[in-house]
Amino acid sequence: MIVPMPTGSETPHAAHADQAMEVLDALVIGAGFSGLYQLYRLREAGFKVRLFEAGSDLGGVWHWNCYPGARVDSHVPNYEFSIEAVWRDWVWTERFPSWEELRRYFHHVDQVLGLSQDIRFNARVTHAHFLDDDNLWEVTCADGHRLRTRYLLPCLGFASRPYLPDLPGLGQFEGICHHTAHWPQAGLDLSGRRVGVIGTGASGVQMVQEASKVASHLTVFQRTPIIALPMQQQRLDAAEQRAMKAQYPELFRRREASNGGLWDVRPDRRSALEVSDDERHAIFERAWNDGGFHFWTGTFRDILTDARANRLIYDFWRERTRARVHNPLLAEKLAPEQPPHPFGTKRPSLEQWYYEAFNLPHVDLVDLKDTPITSITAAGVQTTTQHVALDVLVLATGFDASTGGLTQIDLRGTDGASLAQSWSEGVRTFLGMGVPHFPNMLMLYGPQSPTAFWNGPASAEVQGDWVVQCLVHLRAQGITRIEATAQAAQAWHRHMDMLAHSTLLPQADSWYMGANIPGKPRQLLSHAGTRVYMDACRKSAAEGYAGFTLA
Ligand code: NA7
Repeated sequence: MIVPMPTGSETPHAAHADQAMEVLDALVIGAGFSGLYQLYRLREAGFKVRLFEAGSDLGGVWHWNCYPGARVDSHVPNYEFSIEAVWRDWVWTERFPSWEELRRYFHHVDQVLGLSQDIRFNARVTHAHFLDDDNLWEVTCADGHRLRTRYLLPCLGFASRPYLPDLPGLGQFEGICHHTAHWPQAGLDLSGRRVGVIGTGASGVQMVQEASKVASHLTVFQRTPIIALPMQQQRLDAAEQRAMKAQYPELFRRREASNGGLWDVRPDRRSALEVSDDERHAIFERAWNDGGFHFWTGTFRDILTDARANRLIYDFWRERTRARVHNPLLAEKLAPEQPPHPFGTKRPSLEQWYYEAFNLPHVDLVDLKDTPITSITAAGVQTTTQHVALDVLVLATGFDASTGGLTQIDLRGTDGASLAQSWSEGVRTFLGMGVPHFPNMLMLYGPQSPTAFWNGPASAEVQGDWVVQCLVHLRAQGITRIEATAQAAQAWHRHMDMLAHSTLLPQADSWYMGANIPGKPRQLLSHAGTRVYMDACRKSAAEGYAGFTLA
């Protein structure tokens, strides 16, 4: 039995057709980092603002992704708000916190900032239509609740629409089947069960690690080997963290100024090709030991732009990784001699014992390139050569990333077309925030801003401050309408394309490129340069919001 993914609110309510329609200055959608920051700052600035959240609690991805082992891959104290009232009394237990700890953090944020009084939970926005004569959005939730708002601020994150592949027979499976992003909130015990995991992205890797400890048998269905990097997880000491707090303002300043939003991950300015073999090796080694994303973006400046530099780091990674897998055939499947794609052009997951898990006698790898899945049966997974009987099937198959959360809402602007229709040939935005024909809508952490290459809380604050300042400016000028121009969006598209082709990113069939979803236009969905991006945002603001029409 496949458990259907929610399309409406988690707890449906009766329709509210007769209620008096509330009119807000701003409606924020989504209670993750971006949405909460908008709510907090806009409220401080005196706007009448509310937040609608589809889930029953705060946290965004950390509400939905509660599968075993789900944890963030940006290390603290990067992965938190820089608001002193929030960080002053908060300490983490792990360098890369689990979803459980992140949820506790969000509750702490709520306690300090008092946010949930302005949040409507179980409120999934299904429609938002712009009323041209009034310069207002009319917004409808799945439960029928409606209101109007001057500004609409979708803060949906990049992973709010899970992707379920079209596997023949998926609905016939009689065991338990969940997508990782819709794991049961009450948990699911995998002990002693035959578990299958389809997908080896970040979610698959985390799931496999945990399932390998308790399942009676674990089968990992791999289509493309992931280039997973050592997390180098650490327990954190509360006293040490408190002692470090004096430096936090400076760390957060550096985070804000950094490319990518991690204050301590910076590549050497040199090319990997211009140093000696020994020096290169030492720099790779240091980054490997530092863990996390140090090994992805913290070695040399040309790892993601030069194929030869890229191959050098891949070979280092492969040598280290192969050494951890006992069976040489399996090692070749997991870390092949020929890179499946250039290193780092698909999101490199962080792992702790992923590769060692394959040394366990009850863990199997099925290579779907050699033996594809032909169907899902009532009892398991049928490939071209075998039937794997399962009690639990986990779909770690990713997301319609970046755009899916937005296009699943019936968003309609001034020309009657939905956002999904407007973007059917590809995304067009200005600065990843404004969309032509969709006035008074500014997206946070959306497509064509640095999103996937920007630490979430850093983006929530830096991009978020730009939006707040923009709305304050509009209010001060008595302006009630802002809309990205088609020319600015076209120029931004060319800029994005130029940036994409200055890197190796287009060479991978990744969700960065929209290439994981059949039929989705292929384009780089996240801007690959935070500093260049923020310079463009600041320039627009300094020129009176150039690229937008104000009225
Ligand atoms: P990802 O990174 O998109 O991974 C999805 C995985 O699912 C990936 O290994 C895919 O293989 C695999 N997949 C997708 N469709 C299929 C089908 N039809 N058959 C077999 N395998 C399939 O999603 P995650 O949830 O792991 O991570 C998303 C982000 O969330 C992550 O990067 C972090 O930023 C947090 P493929 O590689 O396409 O061959």
